[in-house]
Amino acid sequence: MQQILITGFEPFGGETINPSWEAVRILPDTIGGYALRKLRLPVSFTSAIRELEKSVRENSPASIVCIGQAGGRTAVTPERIGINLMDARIPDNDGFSPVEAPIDPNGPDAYFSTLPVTAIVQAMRKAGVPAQASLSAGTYVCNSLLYGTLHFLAQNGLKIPAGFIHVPFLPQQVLAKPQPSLTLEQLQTALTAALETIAAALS
Ligand code: PCA
Repeated sequence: MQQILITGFEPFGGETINPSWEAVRILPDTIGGYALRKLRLPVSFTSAIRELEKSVRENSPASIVCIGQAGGRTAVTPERIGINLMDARIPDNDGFSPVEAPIDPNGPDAYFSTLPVTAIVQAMRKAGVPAQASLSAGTYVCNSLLYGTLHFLAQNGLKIPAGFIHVPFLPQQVLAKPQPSLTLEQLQTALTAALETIAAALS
């Protein structure tokens, strides 16, 4: 059975959980005729993309979907663009804190997600979860992973649909700092709808 690679991140920024991995780890093993290969990535500008590239080389997935936490957002937000910029507000989990630096000085300014973003947003809404396309994945590790993935695929001539989806905090993360959140069940529903849409577009 062909695979879809789906990644989440470890916690960062003083949090003890990351909703992206909490949601990824409870997904079923298969969706829409594809086996889900789940990978938990470090919040590291250098290691996250290396681990993703290794998995892609070893497993040749049919599609790549990366998930990350975007604290403060009110909806599940598929990203449209990865930009060639690192600008860290807080150090990554390796203590690396780039300021206004390119990811690859020789790379293009940006790449567009090659996932069907509009269809994914519509499917998430139909499943009852607030969703919206996003025009910026930020300038931290998530944007670097999105840009790095699309750059890696372009440089290797791999036509694998790939992209990124940001998810809000979980309720237990905002008890002492009231902010928007969605439940784990909502995240699971949204990601399932996204993966069904991606699987349908592949076949
Ligand atoms: N969110 C961060 C990095 C890891 C994560 O889950 C980001 O949005 O860059």
